[in-house]
Amino acid sequence: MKNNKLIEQAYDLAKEQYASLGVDTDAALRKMKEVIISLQCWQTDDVGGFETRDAELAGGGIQATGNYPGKATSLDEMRQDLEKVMSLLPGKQRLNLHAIYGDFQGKKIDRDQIEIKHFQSWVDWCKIQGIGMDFNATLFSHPRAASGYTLSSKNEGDRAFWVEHLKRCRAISADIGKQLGTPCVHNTWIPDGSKDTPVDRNGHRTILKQSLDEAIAVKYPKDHMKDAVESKLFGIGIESMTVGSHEFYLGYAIKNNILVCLDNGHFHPTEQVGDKISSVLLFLDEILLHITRPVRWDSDHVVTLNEDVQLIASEVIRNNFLNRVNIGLDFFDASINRIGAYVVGTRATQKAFLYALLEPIPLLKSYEEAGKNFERLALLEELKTKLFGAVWNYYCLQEDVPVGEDYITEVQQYEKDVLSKR
Ligand code: RNT
Ligand code: ZN
Repeated sequence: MKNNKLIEQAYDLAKEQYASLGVDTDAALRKMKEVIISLQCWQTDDVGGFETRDAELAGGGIQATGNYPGKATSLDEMRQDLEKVMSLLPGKQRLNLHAIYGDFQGKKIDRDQIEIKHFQSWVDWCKIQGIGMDFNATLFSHPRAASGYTLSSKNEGDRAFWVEHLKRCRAISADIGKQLGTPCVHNTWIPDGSKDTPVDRNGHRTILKQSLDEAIAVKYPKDHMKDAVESKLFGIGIESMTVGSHEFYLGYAIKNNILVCLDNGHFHPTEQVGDKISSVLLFLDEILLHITRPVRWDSDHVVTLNEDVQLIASEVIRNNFLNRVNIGLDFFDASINRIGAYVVGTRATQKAFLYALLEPIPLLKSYEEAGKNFERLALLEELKTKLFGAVWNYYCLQEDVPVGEDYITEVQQYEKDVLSKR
């Protein structure tokens, strides 16, 4: 057990240290209430889902690596895991659900047949948890995705099937948002692309545009659901062309006034998503973030507190964009304890936002505007070794969740009591 008195004393010191730079740590902690992170349900079971299938399906764009024991194999196990995760996190979260996680009751419900009733038990669970919910059409891991094309398919049967799936997912999202009283962000990502150099790039992109136009033709109130579209640079097996590129979706989102989803694993390794936020928000009302850790490629490692994530958080805070940025996580590591993966990755993201809220923004800006670039650099560097950890620990104490590394033993205990018995 941590010594609460020491945590409070350390916080008092930190508070003084930050105050000397004009930063109010209490105000920063209050602001953390607005940093609501949407938890990707798919880390519980390596993006498997609960569909009833005739056979195990291969292919279709998503791959989790690792075989650590204890993954969730049912809705109940998944909910139990998510409840454990949330009990170890400060602040409030949301649930981010994929369409393959419906409550199908053992029936074979294909993706062009799903309805709100298959997700009602999730909505009810969210009500009990007091959290909002986001939703995703699942356009991979399905025989109709096996060709490598879904919404941009030249096979009219396949294309129409996926348009129907997307329409239904949007309707489900609007119902979810209406029931929960907080808009449901619906994200569309497709795995479409070509392994080898294609000739007809334009053909597939034209079809994708047409499919999206059909799928989003029905409009829903913004306080029920919001549409987002997610681009990607490349994937395994689609190295030569991704139909849904960044240019495609940025253009589509601007033209249709919907959200673009920026996943920081979906760009060239030296590109920074943090740098993109101030550009896209000049032309879009809102965006969705998929925060992840790409190691050499879109590997979806657990988020850590690194410079890329820090720049994303700092750009949101420096520009007061919290109410225009929907924050989601997108990692799925099957090689470590999955509950631990969530806690480490979500806490790392939360730390990045708290760190950003503790930046002396007016002082840094005044240096910059006066051309004092040495001073700006020095202060940014010094901030890295301020008593940030003391503020973070105090935040966890205030929120009544394990402080510092104390959550490690809790995750170990859960593994012993629950995960190891699956
Ligand atoms: C895939 C995209 C997409 C998925 C989830 C499961 O590269 O990042 O967001 O990870 O929809
Ligand atoms: Zn993503």
